[in-house]
Amino acid sequence: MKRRNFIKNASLTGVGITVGASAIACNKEKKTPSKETATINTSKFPIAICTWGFAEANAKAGEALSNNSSALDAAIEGVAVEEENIKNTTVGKGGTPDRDGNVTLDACVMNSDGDCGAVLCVENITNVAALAKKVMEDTPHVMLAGKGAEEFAYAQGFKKEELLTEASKKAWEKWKETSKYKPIINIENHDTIGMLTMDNNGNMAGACTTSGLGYKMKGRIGDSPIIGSGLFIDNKIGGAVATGMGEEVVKTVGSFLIVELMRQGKSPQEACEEAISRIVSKGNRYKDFQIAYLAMNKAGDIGSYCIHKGFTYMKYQDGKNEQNQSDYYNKE
Ligand code: SD4
Repeated sequence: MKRRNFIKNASLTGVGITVGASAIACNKEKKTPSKETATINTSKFPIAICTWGFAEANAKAGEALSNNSSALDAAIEGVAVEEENIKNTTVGKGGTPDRDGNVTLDACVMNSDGDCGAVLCVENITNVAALAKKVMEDTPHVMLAGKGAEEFAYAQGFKKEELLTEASKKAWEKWKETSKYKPIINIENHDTIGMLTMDNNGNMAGACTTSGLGYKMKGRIGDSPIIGSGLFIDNKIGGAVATGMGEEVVKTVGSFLIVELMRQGKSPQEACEEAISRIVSKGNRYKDFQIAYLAMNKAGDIGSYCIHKGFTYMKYQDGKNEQNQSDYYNKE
C-alpha cells in the first residue's frame, strides 16, 4: 500500500496538534533541569511514539511495553514490523534501492543508560535495528558499516535475505529510464520509522531504521543511523527522532539539539520548532525538502514539528494508539 494511502487508512481518531508544556521543572538560574523538582506522573506510562502513520508498529511497541518489556526491546520489536513489511518501500525488506539496485539499510538504537549502537549501509539483513542493538551489546564499538556489519550479522545468527522485491526492482527499472533524482516532499521515499518509548518505570529508549533516500548514490548514508542526528536519548531529559532529508538533519545534529534544548527548559514542541528553524533560516532551499522531528520529554510530554504540511506521528498511551497531525513551518 502506498504511504499516503496507508496514512489515510490508519486511525485518525487522535488528529490534533500535541503541544505539551514540559512538566520537568527547570532551575532558571543554573539553566539546568532540576531532577529534584521534576514532576513525573508515572500513571502516564508506558508510551510509544513513532514517525508517520506506522500504526501497527507503534501498537506492537505499546503492547510490549504494557507487558513490561524494556523500553529498548519494545522499540526494536515495534520497528521490526515495518522492517519486515515488504509493502513499505522506505524501511527494511522491500525498501527502495540505491541507483545501482542495491537495497542498503541504516539503523541505530539508544537505551536509557546512554548506550547506543548503529549499522550503516547494510545489505541482505532485514532487522537492522536488532542488529544495531547487537553491535551495542556484543562489540566494543558503536557503529559497524557495510560488509563488516553484514558478516557480524551472520555470526550473530541473522538470516541472509534478498531485500529487493519484485515490486521495488520494477520501480527501480522504471526509474532508470530517466534516472532523475529529485527529492520530493512527503512521498514514499521519505518515510523512515523513528520510535521513542517510555517503559512502566519511566525509562526511555529509541530506534530509528530506514532504507534511506530512494535511488541514493551507492554508499550514501543519511541521518538515521547517526546518533545525535536521526535519534538521541538522554534518560534524564528526553529523546528525539528525525525523518526526512538526512543531509540537512546531520548538518544541524537535529535530535541531539532537541534534547539539549529540552535540557535548557524548552518543551518538546518548542525544541522541535527551534530545530526546524535552524534549518529554514539558512535560506530558501527548505522549499524542496521535508524534515520532521518528534520528541518526548521525561514527563511524557510530546512535541513534533516539520517544514511542510503532511507529517503525522503515532502515539500509544493508555492502551490507545492514535495518529496525530504535526504542526508545520511553511504556511505559504
Ligand atoms: C535519510 N532520513 O536517509 C532518511 C530518509 C527518511 O523519512 O527519512 N525518510 O536521509
